[in-house]
Amino acid sequence: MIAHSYCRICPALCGITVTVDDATGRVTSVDGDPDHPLSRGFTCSKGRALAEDHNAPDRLDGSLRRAGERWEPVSSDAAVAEIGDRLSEIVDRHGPRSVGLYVGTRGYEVLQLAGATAWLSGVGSPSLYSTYTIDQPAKDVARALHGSWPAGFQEWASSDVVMFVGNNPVVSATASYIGMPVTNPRRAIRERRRAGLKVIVIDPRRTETAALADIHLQPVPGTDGAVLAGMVHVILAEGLYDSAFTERYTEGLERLRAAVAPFHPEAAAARGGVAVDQLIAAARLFATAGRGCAIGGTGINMAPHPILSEYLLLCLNSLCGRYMRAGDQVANPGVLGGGRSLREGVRGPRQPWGKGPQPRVRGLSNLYDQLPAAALADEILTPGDGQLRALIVSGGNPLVALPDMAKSIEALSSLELLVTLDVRMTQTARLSDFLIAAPMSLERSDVTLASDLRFPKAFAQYAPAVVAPPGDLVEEWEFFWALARRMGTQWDLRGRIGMPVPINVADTFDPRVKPTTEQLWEILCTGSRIPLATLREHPHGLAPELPPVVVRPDERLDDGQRLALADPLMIDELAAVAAERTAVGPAPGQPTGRRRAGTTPPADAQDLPYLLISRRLSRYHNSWGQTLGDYRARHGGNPLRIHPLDQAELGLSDGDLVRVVSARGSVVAPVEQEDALRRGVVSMAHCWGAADGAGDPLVDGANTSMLVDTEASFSHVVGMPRQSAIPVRLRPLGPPAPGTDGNTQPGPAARRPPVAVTEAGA
Ligand SMILES: Nc1nc2c(c(=O)[nH]1)N[C@H]1C(S)=C(S)[C@@H](COP(=O)(O)OP(=O)(O)OC[C@H]3O[C@@H](n4cnc5c(=O)[nH]c(N)nc54)[C@H](O)[C@@H]3O)O[C@H]1N2
Ligand SMILES: Nc1nc2c(c(=O)[nH]1)N[C@H]1C(S)=C(S)[C@@H](COP(=O)(O)OP(=O)(O)OC[C@H]3O[C@@H](n4cnc5c(=O)[nH]c(N)nc54)[C@H](O)[C@@H]3O)O[C@H]1N2
Ligand code: SF4
Ligand SMILES: [Mo]
Repeated sequence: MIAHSYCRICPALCGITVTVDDATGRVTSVDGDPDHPLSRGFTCSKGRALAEDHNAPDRLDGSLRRAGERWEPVSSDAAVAEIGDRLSEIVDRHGPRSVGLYVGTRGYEVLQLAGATAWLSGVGSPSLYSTYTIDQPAKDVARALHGSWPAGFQEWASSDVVMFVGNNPVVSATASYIGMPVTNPRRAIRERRRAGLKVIVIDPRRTETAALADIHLQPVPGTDGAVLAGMVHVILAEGLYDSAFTERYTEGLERLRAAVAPFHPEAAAARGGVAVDQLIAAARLFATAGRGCAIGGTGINMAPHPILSEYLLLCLNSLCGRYMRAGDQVANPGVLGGGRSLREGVRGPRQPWGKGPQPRVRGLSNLYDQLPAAALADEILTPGDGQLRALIVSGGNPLVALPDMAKSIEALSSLELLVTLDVRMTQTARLSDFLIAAPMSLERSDVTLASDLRFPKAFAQYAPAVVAPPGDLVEEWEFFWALARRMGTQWDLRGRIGMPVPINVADTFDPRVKPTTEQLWEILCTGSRIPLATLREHPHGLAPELPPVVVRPDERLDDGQRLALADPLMIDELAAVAAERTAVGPAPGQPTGRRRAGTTPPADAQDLPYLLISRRLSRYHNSWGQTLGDYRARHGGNPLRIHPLDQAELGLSDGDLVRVVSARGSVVAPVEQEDALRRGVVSMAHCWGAADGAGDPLVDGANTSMLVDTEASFSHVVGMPRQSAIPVRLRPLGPPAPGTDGNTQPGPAARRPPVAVTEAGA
């Protein structure tokens, strides 16, 4: 049998053709769907591995319950009953806040998120944690300080210039929020470049995206604040900004000008370790090219000063008036939601934090309805009122994803109750009391509700379940529905958290009667421009011809709303950056060891001379793919990438092991040379590693979060710690000994506090 669906591993949602063996009912292969209107046959290696994923030996065919040091099978009904009773008892003893929810990337799918948050609101707990606060939270914080423009940035389709700072959309399939097609982004960039688009990339690595750029600045990691302030300086000094826009819609221009005064191009370029003429050229190109915008990604969010970097990007866009204006057209009017209506104008600064229940550590704040993921472990470990004692993990792997894994091991191990909903035995699952087996993507239906406004044109798809689940599996929403029934709490689908789509739940919906998945889709698609029934008739998805949305003029009398170019907190942070004395590494391709005059190395620079940066691997998606045997054999693991000259300086060959040591911890990884890196910079992906924080570096990979300190330096509001631009030193360990894992550092046993993380034999 052949069926059509879409891949849900990453936000690109490529159309796929699934071949199912009629005799066994198993998926035998997955390919790109040539008739899919957006992806047109494209998939990446991850999507094509969905057959192996669904048939993998480590996937679950039923739920498990911990019995001492063993797992025993448990029916989902029995699991819900026991978990519900234990949670009710914990709420009775300690109050609702003691029970929490962590939503991971796969928990953000529409029904998963709706079901889980409906349960948490019913319990009345504020303990909602997710990847939102550990991914790019600085975007929303900066937007809140700066103010926003609800009609959005100038869109990809009509842009003359786009600047990517610390993101790599060719690999990560992000950037859909400016209308960039993210199915086959390389093709999308090439096509637009042929039509004249200019691309600027700021990234310490010559990324797959940078390879397509007109200008690539390759700065020292963590110096984006200075580099971007230098660009603002050039644009203001040369009068390249849109003064009609800034006069009408912004305030604080002169204060911004004063704040960037120390960042004259020579100073900014020196700080960033980039060529001054390139910095000036990038600023001029960005400001004078015409339409387009600058956007940032995880690179600047994980590095120091994340809010400042995002704020300066907003300032660059606002100075150049890079917003959708009256008469501009947005190609995608929306298909499934209520549709889009856009009007030019400003939504002034506000403060979506500091109200309601707050984190109890480090003076951090909530952000919208969520508590900071960087404080999750602390909320478990810190005694007193409000201590978190039970956690449900939905579609995430927080043990390896959250910063400071040693602390996470200790925290998750000390919970009274940890429940993980997943499709396989993950690192987090290993520490859990219950592992609830959920169906995999091809075993349940889905609708593109959450991406409705992110497609580059009007498009929607309904994907039916293609194969039957292999055992007693329970969809996430069903689990949470049943849990609410058992606990006697509400299951409020209108939920309280920012669902990606407004949820229209009719008053006639009775949450006490269990709906079916298909009924839930009907409810969520109520009011759609194209009815769900029509989508069901279009297996490749439907791209209806709908008129574009035309942005309406701002007819309000001046309402006083202004974009803030000089928020006091940001101006202070800029002054702090100006006063910082960072060591500047060598220019790309230059030998290490030479330091520019006028910069004093920080105290630890001799000790920790390299900077470890974050990255994404094209073959893996966070922790997805690591346990797939054949796939791993084809695509390798998570080596530490290093510049060939640095590799030679350390006397290392590809495949040799190194111990990577930060001020917080250490990991062992094989090295692999990559000349795309700036010298002095090493790079490795996140979410790898064994559950005990050690494991075999060649099998489990190393987890960079062992190197992250949540307390040493962190941002305002949600406390983003330094997860990129981490100072490290590298200690060569030689080639892995045959038959051993080469690791000298034993890890803590599961469910026990971790042993001290020290550098063995240092
Ligand atoms: N040092 C460092 N740390 C980082 C980052 C970094 O750049 N550097 N990046 C951060 C970012 S941006 C993120 S988003 C996080 C990722 O953090 P997480 O979202 O916590 O990690 P994932 O590996 O994406 O977890 C997805 C989980 O969902 C499971 N899963 C897959 N399909 C299904 C399903 O259908 N149902 C259910 N219930 N589960 C399913 C997978 O097996 C996996 O365990 O990591 C963060 N951590
Ligand atoms: N293939 C694949 N796709 C993914 C994922 C995956 O794991 N694999 N993860 C998904 C997730 S959860 C997310 S959040 C998105 C993230 O999407 P992106 O934000 O695009 O993430 P990356 O591809 O890691 O790109 C981050 C870039 O920042 C650079 N960088 C690191 N430190 C600095 C710095 O200090 N300054 C500057 N300017 N740049 C720096 C890195 O070199 C890297 O190229 O990707 C998603 N898509
Ligand atoms: S780019 Fe790859 S992982 Fe992402 S949706 Fe397409 S096939 Fe799946
Ligand atoms: Mo993410």
